[in-house]
Amino acid sequence: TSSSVPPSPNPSSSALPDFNAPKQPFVIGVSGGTASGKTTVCDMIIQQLHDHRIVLVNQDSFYRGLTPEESDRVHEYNFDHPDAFDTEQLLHCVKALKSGQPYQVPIYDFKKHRRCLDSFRQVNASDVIILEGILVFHDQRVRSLMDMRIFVDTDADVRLARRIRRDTVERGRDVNSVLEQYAKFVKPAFDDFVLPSKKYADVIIPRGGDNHVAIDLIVQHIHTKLGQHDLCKIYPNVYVIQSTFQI
Ligand code: UZR
Ligand code: MG
Repeated sequence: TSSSVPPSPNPSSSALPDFNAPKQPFVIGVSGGTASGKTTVCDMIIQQLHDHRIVLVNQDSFYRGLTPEESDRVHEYNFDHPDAFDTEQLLHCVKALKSGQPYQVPIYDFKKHRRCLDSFRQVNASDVIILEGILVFHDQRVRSLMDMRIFVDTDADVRLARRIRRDTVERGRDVNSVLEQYAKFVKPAFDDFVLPSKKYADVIIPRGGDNHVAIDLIVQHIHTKLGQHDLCKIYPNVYVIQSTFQI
């Protein structure tokens, strides 16, 4: 009927995006169980996005240092529980980087289970920020800062085999203590906290770093997202011309 006249769009309306505004970095979260291939997936994404500024922030950097009492009983400490991380600081870090500010990321010593008090890693503003860790999808506030969430899904036996190799070869641990810790803390925390957070993923990658097709698709998507913004900056009038037509 004649009474249903659609409201005419106003080209100067604030509903139009400001293409000249500084662009926000694209934030990717990469989660998955221990030794699932998270770091490998991140490295492959970084390699393929070499024409963009990209930084990797690892949740491990935000482990709380252990108190002397906790250090004395380190075998009873649960490094796989969400409380082992300083999530408030991680939140600060991602917010700062997202708003284009640099951040001094703490350095965690896996052997002493302590933070290095006198050194930091300076992370600068970038086009893409990758946030990697077993529990990066656990906290809703951290999760909501991500534009894309990837879960690396690798079989538990493959992960345990890799974990044993990594902890014995790289961290000087003996097989028995690795298996004990796995049964006591790593596996239960995976079941209680990591696996339930898989539902927040946009993309689930089976077989981790071996899955080249999945990584290619992800990289294509990021290229498209970053490219779209660049195009709008080159042709800022494109959107305005369109809305003029509608009037
Ligand atoms: P990824 N971790 C240590 O072994 N020692 C520490 O001081 C701090 C953490 C382990 C942690 C977790 N658990 O399973 C793993 N334990 O690092 C997470 N036990 O790292 O995502 O790379 O597997
Ligand atoms: Mg890793």
